[in-house]
Amino acid sequence: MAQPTQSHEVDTFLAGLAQYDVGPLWKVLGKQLTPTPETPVKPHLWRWKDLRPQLLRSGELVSAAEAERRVLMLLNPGLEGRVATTHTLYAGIQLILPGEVARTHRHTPNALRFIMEGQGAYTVVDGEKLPMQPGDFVLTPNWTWHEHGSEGTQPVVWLDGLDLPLAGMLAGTFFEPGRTESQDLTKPVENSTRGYQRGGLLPTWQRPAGGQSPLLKYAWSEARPALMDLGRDADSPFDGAMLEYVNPVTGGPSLATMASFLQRLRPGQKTQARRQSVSKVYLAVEGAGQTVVNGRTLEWGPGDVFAIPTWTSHAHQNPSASQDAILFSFSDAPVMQALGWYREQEL
Ligand code: GTQ
Repeated sequence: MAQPTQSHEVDTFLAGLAQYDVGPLWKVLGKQLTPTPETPVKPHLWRWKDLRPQLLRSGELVSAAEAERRVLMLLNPGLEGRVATTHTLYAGIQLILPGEVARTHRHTPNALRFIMEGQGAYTVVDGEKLPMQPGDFVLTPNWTWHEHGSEGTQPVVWLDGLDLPLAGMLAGTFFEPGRTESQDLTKPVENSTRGYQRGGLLPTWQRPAGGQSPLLKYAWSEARPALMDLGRDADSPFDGAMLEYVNPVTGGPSLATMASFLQRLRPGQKTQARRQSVSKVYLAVEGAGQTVVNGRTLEWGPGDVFAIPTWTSHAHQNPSASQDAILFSFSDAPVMQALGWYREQEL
């Protein structure tokens, strides 16, 4: 772009503009209209071996009642001072101890959970109790009441994913505390799981209003076999075998703002690099491997979480000769797709 003439007159003019709350576009055009997405978000990996002791220590020092939610937030080093794992997504690791209740509340930001460790915990979503086992995937969509509790004997830990940074950016956040600690259980336990987790068979007597997924828990006992049963012909060159947790009524993403996936990398599998105009958070569930992000290698094993910024090249590999690797991930793809801003590029 041609540079406008520099002169004392121009400088004086520019300096005087601020008092009218205006500014010259021509000084910032290139920064605003970047050829491709730019973000301060950094690729980053949080190690389970570092997080777990800190989380258990937080359990000794702070009760769930005091904290409301006892969570260690995964803060992207490129977004200092912000509660954000990528520019749109938030992830945290939540701990609930035997006998505790994390009191009921609701908010417009959508939340998802992937259970990492421990037996005996549950979430109640709009009056439906959902017992949670490791590997289960649980939703608390926009404005649904939710509380967590544990009737077990061990600490229970899960990954939380929320669209908090996006909601903050769009000033769409509403929050309401429950009037009581716990909700009344107004529905049978696991009502939605029993009604909606049978592929292709939907209840005739009810259809959800509001477009939100009626299925609130996707059990590991169903998800893992579904993934492992996929033949090689199902493999994508970029992701290996990959399933999406969908809204069973629409076939679309399980939450309005976030899409969630389970993927399998076979022993020795190496995927092709690609970039997409979405940001993502991954949790390594089984096995160990590497993800090469913009030339940098992130080494992961079970419980490790990593973030991939938007429009950043990434490829996965499972170097094991015998063991599969399983990754859970979520992204802001539904937002980018809804707005017509989704793009991808093979590299
Ligand atoms: O469990 O309701 O990590 O409200 C952040 C905000 C979890 C939750 C988080 C929340 C929750």
